[in-house]
Amino acid sequence: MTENPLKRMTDKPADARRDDRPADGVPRGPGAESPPVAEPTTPRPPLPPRPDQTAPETVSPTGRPTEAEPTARAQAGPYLTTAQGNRLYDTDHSLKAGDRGPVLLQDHHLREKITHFDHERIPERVVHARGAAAHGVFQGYGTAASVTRAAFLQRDVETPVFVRFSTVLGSRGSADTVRDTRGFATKFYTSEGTFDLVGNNIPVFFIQDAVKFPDVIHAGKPHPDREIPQAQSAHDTFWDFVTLHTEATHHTLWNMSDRGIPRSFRMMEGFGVHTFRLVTAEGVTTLVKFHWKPRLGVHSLVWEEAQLIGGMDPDFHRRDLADAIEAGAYPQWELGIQTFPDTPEQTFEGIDLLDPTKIVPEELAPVQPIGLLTLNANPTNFFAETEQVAFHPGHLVPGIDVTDDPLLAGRLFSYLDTQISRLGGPNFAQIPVNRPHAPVNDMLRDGMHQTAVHTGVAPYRPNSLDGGCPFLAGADTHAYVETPVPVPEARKVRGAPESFADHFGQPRLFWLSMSPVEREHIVAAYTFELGKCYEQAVKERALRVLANIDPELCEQVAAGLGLPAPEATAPLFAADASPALSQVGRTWPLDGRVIGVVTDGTSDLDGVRTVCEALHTAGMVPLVIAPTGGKLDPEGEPITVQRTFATARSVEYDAVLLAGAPEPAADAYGARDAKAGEPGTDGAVDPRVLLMLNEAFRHGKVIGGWAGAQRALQSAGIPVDAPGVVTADTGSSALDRITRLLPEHRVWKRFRSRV
Ligand code: HDD
Repeated sequence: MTENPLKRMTDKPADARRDDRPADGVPRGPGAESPPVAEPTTPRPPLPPRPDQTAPETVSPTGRPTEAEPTARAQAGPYLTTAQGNRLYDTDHSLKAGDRGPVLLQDHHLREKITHFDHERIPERVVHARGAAAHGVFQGYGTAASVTRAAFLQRDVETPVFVRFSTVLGSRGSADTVRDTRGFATKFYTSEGTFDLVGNNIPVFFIQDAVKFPDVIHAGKPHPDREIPQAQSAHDTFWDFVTLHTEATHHTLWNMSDRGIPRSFRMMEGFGVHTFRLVTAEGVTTLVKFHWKPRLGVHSLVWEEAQLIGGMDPDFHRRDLADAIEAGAYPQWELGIQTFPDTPEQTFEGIDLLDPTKIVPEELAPVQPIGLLTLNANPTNFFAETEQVAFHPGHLVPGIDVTDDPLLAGRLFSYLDTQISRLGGPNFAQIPVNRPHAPVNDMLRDGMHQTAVHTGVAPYRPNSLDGGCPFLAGADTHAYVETPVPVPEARKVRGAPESFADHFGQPRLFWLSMSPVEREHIVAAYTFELGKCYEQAVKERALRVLANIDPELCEQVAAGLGLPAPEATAPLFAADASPALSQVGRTWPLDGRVIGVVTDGTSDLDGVRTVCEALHTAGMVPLVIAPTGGKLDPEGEPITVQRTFATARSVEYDAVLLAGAPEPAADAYGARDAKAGEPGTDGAVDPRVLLMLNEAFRHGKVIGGWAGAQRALQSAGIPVDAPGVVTADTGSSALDRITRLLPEHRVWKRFRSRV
C-alpha cells in the first residue's frame, strides 16, 4: 500500500489502528505462545446512536429493548469459526479421502466458505457506482431557524453524518479522475429521523423530467454492443443524445468546464440542484436551493493531468480523501441556502424555480451559510458502509419539504425502488449505516433480510391487542406533516411549461462568466470529446448547439474539428456574467497542498530538512523524491525518500521544489547508472526529472529551486523568469516565494490565453 503522505501532518502514531496486533500480524488465541489478542480487527459501528436513541431491531412495537449488538454477531472471540460459531482447526485443506484422494461432499466448511464467497458481490449502483465516503458531523449555525423548524439546523445542534462522493457513469472499478459529474450525497442522522441531501457538484441537471433519466443514462453509459468506452462521455451515443435534446446543454457545458475534473473531493462545491421548501413551526414557507461551499476552495485538475492520473493512480480522489482524514486534515464545507419567496408562480427574477436546468446566480440571491460539515472518520469497512449506504431524496425531516419539480418527483420513486434490487429486499434500513439514529417503531414486517425480532401481535392500526401502540404523533411532537400548498387547477397533460423551453440562455451566462483560461479549457474539452466521435452528423449537430451559446466557442471548436462553424439558429441571449461561477481569481488556504521536493546525491540535505519541516508546520505535505528509494543521509539525521524518479510523476503534487546543492555541482540531477546509482558519463540531467519539470510547467504548477537548481530548469527549457518559476539562494527563501504563489492554486498566467 502506498504510504499516506499526509500522515505527518499530525502527531498521530503511524498506523495506530494496528498497534495492538502481534508483530507478525497473525492473531493468536489463548494457549498459543504469543499473548492473546481479543479481536483480529477493531470493528467500529457507524457513529453510534446517542444514548437516548436505539437501532430498529432493538425496538419492539411495545418498546422492549433486546441486547443485540451488531458487531458481536460477526467478529467476537479469538477463534476462527463457521458462520454458526463452530470453532475451526483448519481452513486451508478440503476434507479428502486421503492426501491424494477425492474431496468429500460432506465438507460443510468448504461448501459454506465457497458459497458465501460466490455471493459476496451485490449489483453495483446503476449510476454513481464508483464512490468513496466518510463519517463526520454537521453543526447548525441557527441562521436557518427563521425559515425552518428542522431540529438539526438549529443553533449548535450537532448531527452525525455520512457522506458519499461518486462519479456517475463509470463502473465500480473505474478511474476517479474521469470527466464526469460528481455525486455529493449526505445522510444526516437527525433526532427527528434521517435527512438525505442527494446532490451533485454541478448545480443543474441534464433533463427536466425524470421520465427521461433512463434515456440520458443509456446514452452516457458504454455502447451496448462492445461495452466501451468506460466512464466517459467522449462517445457518439452521449453526444447524439445531448445534442438532440438541448435541455442537456447547460449541464453538458459544466461537464466540459473544469468542474468536470475536480482536483479533490475536498475541493468541490455541492448542490441540492432542485428547489426545496423550508417550513417553520408556524407553517410559513420559503423556497430554497442548497449549496455546499468547500473551505479549501473549488479547484480542478487540468485535462492532461486527469488523464495521466487515471492510469497512474486510478484511486486518486479516494486516496486523497482517506489520507486527509487519517492525517487529521479534516475537510470542511459550509452548508448554505439561497432563499426565494414562496409565490404561486415559483419563479425568481424570471427564473423558473421548478426547472432543474437553471441556476439562480449568487449575485441575485446570495448563499447564506447555515451550518458546517466536518468529515472526521474514514469508514471501517468499505462494503458495509460505502457500498451499502442507501440514499433517498424522500428521506425528509419536519421543516424540509419538496416542490413540484418533475425531476424530483421521479427521484422520489426511483431511490427506494433501486435499493430493493441492489440491497436485496425492503429491509435495507436495518443495515447499520442506514439505521436512523432516531427511535424507529414502524409496522413494516418480515421480508428478505429481516433482522429485527419484532414482538407484539398487532402490527396494524387501530389495535387494542398491543395496547393501541404505537401512537401517532402530531406537529408539536415532531410528526412529519406535509405542507398544505395549493395545487393549481389543471388538466392532465404530458407536457412542460413554456418557461422550460429556453435551453441556451443560462449556458451563455456560464460561458460569459468564465475567465479566458477557463474558456480555453472548455474549448479543448469539447474538441477532445467531439473528436472522439465517429459520426459526422453528431459533430455537426453539436456545433449547431454551440453556435446558439456563443459564436467564438463554436468557431474555436469547429476549427479544432476541421469543420465549418455554423450560424446561430436563434438570437443570442443578452446574459450578464456571474463572477461567482468562475474558479479563477481568488485565493484559498494551503492546507493539504502537496509539494514535491526533488533531491539527488548532490543535494543540500540541511536545506531539504528545513523545507520539509516548514511545509509540515504550514499544514502542507512534502513528498521527498530521490533517484532511488531508502533514506537520504542514513548516517546523520535520515530523510525518508517517499518517491523515486521511477515512481514519481508531477501529477501527484501541486508544486515542485528542486533542492539545491551546498557546492555548485556540475552533475546535479544527472542521469545515474541504474545499477550503481553513480552519475552517468554524459552529465545530462536525468530525463525523468526533465519530464517532471516539463509536465509541472505545462500544468501551470509553481516550480521553485535553490542554489544550482537552474541547471535542471535550463535543461528542461524552462526560463527561470517565466511566471510562477522562482529560484533563490536557500531552501527557506525558495519555499517562502513559492508559498506566496500557491493560494491561487495554479499559475494561471502560464496558460496560453492568460487571465
Ligand atoms: Fe440520482 C444515485 C444524484 C437524478 C436515480 N443520484 C444517485 C447518487 C447521487 C445522485 C449523488 C449516488 C448516491 C450514493 O452515493 O449512493 N441524481 C442525483 C442528482 C440528480 C439525480 C443530483 C438530479 C438533480 N437520479 C436522478 C433521477 C433518477 C435518479 C432523475 C431517476 C429517475 N440516482 C438514481 C438511482 C440511484 C441514484 C438509480 C442509483 C443508486 C441509488 O440511486 O441508490 O436511484
